Amino acid sequence: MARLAFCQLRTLISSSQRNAWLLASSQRLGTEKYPSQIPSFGCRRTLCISAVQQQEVEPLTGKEQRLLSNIYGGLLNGQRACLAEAITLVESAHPRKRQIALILLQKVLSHHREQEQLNNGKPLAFRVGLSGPPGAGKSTFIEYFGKMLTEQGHKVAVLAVDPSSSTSGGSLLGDKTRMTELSRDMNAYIRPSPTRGTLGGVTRTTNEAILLCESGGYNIVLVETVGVGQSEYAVADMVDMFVLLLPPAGGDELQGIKRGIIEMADLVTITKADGDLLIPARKIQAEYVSALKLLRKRSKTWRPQVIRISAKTGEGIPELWKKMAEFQNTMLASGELLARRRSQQKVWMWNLIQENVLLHFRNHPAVKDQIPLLEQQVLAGVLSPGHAADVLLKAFSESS
Ligand SMILES: Nc1nc2c(ncn2[C@@H]2O[C@H](COP(=O)(O)OP(=O)(O)OP(=O)(O)O)[C@@H](O)[C@H]2O)c(=O)[nH]1
Ligand SMILES: [Mg+2]
Repeated sequence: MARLAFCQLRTLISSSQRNAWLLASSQRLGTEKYPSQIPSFGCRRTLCISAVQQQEVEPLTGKEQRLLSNIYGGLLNGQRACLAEAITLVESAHPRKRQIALILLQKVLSHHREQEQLNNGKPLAFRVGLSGPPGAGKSTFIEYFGKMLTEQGHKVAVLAVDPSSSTSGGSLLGDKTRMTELSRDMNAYIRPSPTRGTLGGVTRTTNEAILLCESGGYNIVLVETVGVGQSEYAVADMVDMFVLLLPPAGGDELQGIKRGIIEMADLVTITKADGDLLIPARKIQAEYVSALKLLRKRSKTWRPQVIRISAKTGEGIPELWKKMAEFQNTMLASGELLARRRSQQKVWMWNLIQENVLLHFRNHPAVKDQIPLLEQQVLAGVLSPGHAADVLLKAFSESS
């Protein structure tokens, strides 16, 4: 185990090497603000690491530098095409593009921090997660809500987290066809979910896309996710406020909604409260009001509420926005909003480490070829999962 810990440490150090390379690259780009962004690993080690890295990584070519400054300049000027290009860059799995994306993100973070300081330490944007079962009315609501916000002078970005798209082959979310008006609105930006990748990969790029949208001047970022798998937990960990949207379905249909996710909700919204669905919507609202009383509270100052809306008639949507603003003010005043953001940074860091360590492990020559056979033996009941894990971990630690 000690050796395993040592190997994991080596993986971590390789990420510090990446930072050192970023430092060297940023200095070449003349962006002297980087050093303060990058954790200090001690002068000697940094020098040694950057020497190693400089041998391994090609410096930015003139073309790459021009590309980077065009994207960055355009992004800060609010050009949607540059925002789209920046998000495509951070979503890229290509190692070289990923390196350029990291430099861009460092520049964006540095700019972000300056802007927040100018704003008396207050966040530049309000991040809202919207989750609910398939067909709950999320996209229809975002179309109405987004339009209402842009008419009030806000700039709205809509991002989707949809890990299911990697298996179903098409994006369920961020479906522009249901957001026809909003996608034509110059003060709105809609980004469908990347169609490839694991939940870890998709959430990493969504976190980065949030930052990019905020640098492009979007002051409200809506992150939509369908309530399947673990995606709603991932979204709850990247937003200021987490809103659960539930359709006025019968009690049985809502049985599948996990208790844990209701506990995460800062607001429960019953959708489609119109026509024949108004009475069931009222009933579900009352049920959730009682249910919330029994659940664990997520905040010291905010009590989650249950409200009814209709994206068809627009009823309840201005009130919903009022509640959201009330939440933001309460949580800012109590310091909880900034505390939530800080702890999310830590979760984000550990998610990245987890993803990278696992990837490194799975692709390690000492274990890669053994995995299929051991998995088969575990499936056949010949080998216990614990034993198989031990074999792989031992092979990994002995060869590292
Ligand atoms: N009556 C009524 N129907 C609605 C309302 N909002 C959405 N719908 C209908 O509900 C269905 C699903 O709506 P979507 O907005 O696509 O739901 P979604 O949650 O985005 O669905 P997925 O992205 O597939 O998970 C559509 O047929 C909508 O027309 C509403 O306020 N009232
Ligand atoms: Mg949808």
